[in-house]
Amino acid sequence: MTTRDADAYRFDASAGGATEQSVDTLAEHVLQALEEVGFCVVTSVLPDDAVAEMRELVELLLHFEPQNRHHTGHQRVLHLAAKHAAFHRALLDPLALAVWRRFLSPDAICSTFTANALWPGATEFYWHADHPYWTLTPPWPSMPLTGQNIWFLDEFTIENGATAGIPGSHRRGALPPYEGRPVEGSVVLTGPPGSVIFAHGAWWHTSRPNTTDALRCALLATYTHTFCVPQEEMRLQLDAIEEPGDELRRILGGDQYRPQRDFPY
Ligand SMILES: O=C(O)CCC(=O)C(=O)O
Repeated sequence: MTTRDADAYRFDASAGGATEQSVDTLAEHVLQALEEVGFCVVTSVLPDDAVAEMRELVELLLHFEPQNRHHTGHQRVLHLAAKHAAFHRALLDPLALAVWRRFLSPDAICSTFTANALWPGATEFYWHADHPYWTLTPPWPSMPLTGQNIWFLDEFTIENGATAGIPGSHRRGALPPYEGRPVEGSVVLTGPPGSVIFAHGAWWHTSRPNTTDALRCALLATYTHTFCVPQEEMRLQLDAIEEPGDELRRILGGDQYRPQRDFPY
């Protein structure tokens, strides 16, 4: 696999502080990268204390759910939204919502929200695009159906399995070849904890092998349109949350049949 540093696809959120204006400016840069490249990394988005709390919770959940540990060294934690309120910080991040509400629609909802852990020795996942693209017969529609955030709860490095992506692959309109790996021209998306990948749902990507002796943890949040069927039943999770608040209810599909646009549409 061709690997090169991700600097060409990287923005720093701390550069502008956390004002509404800087979120707006950064969102524009991200949207441009999504259009041209299909993905980018934004560093310094989540505060250290929020990352530390979520990282600790994920590790705890991994140990509570050993049945979900796959022999390849991959382990998912499902239904995160209902498991602990600390995870809502990532799901409702202001930059994420600003980007996805412009990229998709003001009505954008969450399609799936999980944690992904690579245990030491985990193998490469496989090159793929996200739901619902793998359910569609190509050619895929050019209008984006989903957008994905991958939140770094650990530093993402070449050695510990940082996600890799193929620039421009979101325009190919079909799944990558399952046989014939490795896929040429990939970029490895490294960065410190608290960084986040923004990606067009049709991008070709994979998690890489973890050759270190430490866990690599991430949160995966995918957003979609109200007219698409979410990958997970998010409204069941909403039902399990006491006093979710307006923003969380909206993003978990509680207002799915009440569009933000007023009549006439
Ligand atoms: O954890 C990662 O690095 C990427 C996971 C991924 O590709 C996915 O599940 O869509």
